[in-house]
Amino acid sequence: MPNDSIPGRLIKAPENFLNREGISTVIAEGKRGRRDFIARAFAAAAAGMAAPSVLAQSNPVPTEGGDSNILNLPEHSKGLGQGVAANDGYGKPSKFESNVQRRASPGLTQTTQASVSFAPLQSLFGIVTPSGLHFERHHQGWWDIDPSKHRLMVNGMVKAAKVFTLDEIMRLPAVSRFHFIECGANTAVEWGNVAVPTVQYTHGMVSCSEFTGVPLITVLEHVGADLKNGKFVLAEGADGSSMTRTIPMELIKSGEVLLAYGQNGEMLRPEQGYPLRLVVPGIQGVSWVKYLRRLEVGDKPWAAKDEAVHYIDLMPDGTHRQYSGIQECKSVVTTPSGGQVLLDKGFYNITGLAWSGRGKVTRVDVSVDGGRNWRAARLQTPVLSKCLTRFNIDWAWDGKPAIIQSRAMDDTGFVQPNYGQLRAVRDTRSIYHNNAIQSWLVQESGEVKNVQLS
Ligand SMILES: Nc1nc2c(c(=O)[nH]1)N[C@H]1C(S)=C(S)[C@@H](COP(=O)(O)O)O[C@H]1N2
Ligand SMILES: [Mo]
Repeated sequence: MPNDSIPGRLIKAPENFLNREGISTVIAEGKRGRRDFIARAFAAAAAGMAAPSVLAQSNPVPTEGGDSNILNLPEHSKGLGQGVAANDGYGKPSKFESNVQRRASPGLTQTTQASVSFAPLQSLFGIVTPSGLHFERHHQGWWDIDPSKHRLMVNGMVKAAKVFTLDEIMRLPAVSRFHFIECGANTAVEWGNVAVPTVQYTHGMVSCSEFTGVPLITVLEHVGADLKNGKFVLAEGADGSSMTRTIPMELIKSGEVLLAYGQNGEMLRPEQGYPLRLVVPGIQGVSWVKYLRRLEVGDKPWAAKDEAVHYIDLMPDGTHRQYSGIQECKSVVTTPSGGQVLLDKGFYNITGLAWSGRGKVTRVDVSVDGGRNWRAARLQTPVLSKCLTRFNIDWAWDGKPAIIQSRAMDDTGFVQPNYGQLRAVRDTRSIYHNNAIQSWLVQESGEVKNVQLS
């Protein structure tokens, strides 16, 4: 157990250090109290006596029970580092993180222009998805549109139809809010019990950003939209996919729907709809129209192609459910998850993400025995409405097979269903809105596998 061995190591290493000249002085000083030592260390550093020089004078020998690497002085402790990263342009992650990438699914048909890439949830911390790792869904490819040429028209049931430039939109009062976006088809292959290997492919069509933009209601008021008889707004994208979606006026009146140009402190990424996209918190990704070029105020839903043929749910009684836009409460454990390997028994921090299109996550329970027993996980702050919430829970693995699951609840009282409960309502042939409890089997070898429990 790592729990037992770590203290042993820590105790043995300093004993060896005591015999080495130079370091013994540091430890002797340390005995006067930690605050005093830190103050002296700062004073030494200020006088040009950086800590590494103390190590450099010593004669490293392997330590008993410790990791001798700590005594091998690496190049980067002796030489001069690189100038500024800015010399290479926009900052990039460490080269040691090069496997942390968005990936296209081996299970989905890919053409060059109609495609999906999944976010590497297993490698992310906290709740924000780095912009370069945000999932992508393009019905007809992505574009990098010149913002000075982009226009937004607002027409329909308005007093004065108007065409806005991006500059005009960016002059309006703005807000910044954290929200998740999830494609309605996230976790779709699991309906068929296909069991793709990793959480990147089971749940990687969800991402979370801080979006900046203008509440859509501000712009509608500006053009004198008929907010009494106008019940819906049609949003249209400028790409070749003819993406048009009906947005209920009630949502817009709540002030939550944004005309967004900012994402995580900078302009939207081209693949996320630069220079302008709709943000519709809690609603499936397809309604977050990218490259937004037109908004039309109307009094009934449009039943556009992506509302009449696609993005409908086939129900067990043979009917089609339309406009089922809300992403219900859902969660997934991201570590340990499919494809990962536990190297030893002992302590692990089980962690994952929970979200609800209806509001805040209030509780996440975690099971390590396939749903027989549940324990409440710690919710990491901030816990925001219609936003990813990070959860953590302690686990000591005994080396025996375990099935890890998470079950989220939101502030409407909704409890995330298991596959048995979801299939009873939705049958087995659905595509969209799979929010069932995910199960990861930890095998005796430590290898983690995607399994489905009913
Ligand atoms: N103009 C336009 N908007 C679009 C799409 C598109 O293909 N074109 N795809 C939609 C779908 S199905 C989803 S899930 C989200 C994906 O957003 P993302 O690529 O920023 O993750 O954008 C939506 N908005
Ligand atoms: Mo989507």
